[in-house]
Amino acid sequence: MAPGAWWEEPVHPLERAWVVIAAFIAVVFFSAMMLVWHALGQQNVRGRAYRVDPKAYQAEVERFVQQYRVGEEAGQPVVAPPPGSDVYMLAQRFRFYPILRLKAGERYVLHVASIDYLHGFSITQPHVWNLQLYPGYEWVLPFTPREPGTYHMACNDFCGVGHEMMLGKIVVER
Ligand SMILES: [Cu+2]
Repeated sequence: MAPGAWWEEPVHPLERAWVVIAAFIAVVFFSAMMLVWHALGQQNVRGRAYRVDPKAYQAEVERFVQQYRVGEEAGQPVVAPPPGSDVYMLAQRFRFYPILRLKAGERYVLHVASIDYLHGFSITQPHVWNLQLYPGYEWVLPFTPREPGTYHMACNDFCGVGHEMMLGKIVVER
């Protein structure tokens, strides 16, 4: 062995063992992420996106609001659609419209779309969603709210001077 050249010393068996164990753990967790968490994790979007004409979508949301409107809050209509129905939310600079009032334990199908620019739709309750709302596309997301509460979604894609004010609300009642 060349004197002083540490890189020519043989690797210690324990170090070799730890490299193998660490590599094994990395492969196991990587596979788990890809397969197990994909199947069981709540981080995945379970829904589809369809092309939609923004004007047509806006008209559909307006019909929905008129049909199930139960009140108003800070200038925003509060809408309580029947359990099992399709519910609509519209994103535009700088608001989410309308406020939804839903029943816990009932299944709904949420439609959400932007009618002007790119917005984000980020919320962790009553369901984990972190979506990009690309104008011209409508997300269709079946879900069942479980926990009663008042939940807020934020736009997390910068969309202009009022971006930080762009918040929306879903109320889940027992
Ligand atoms: Cu926005």
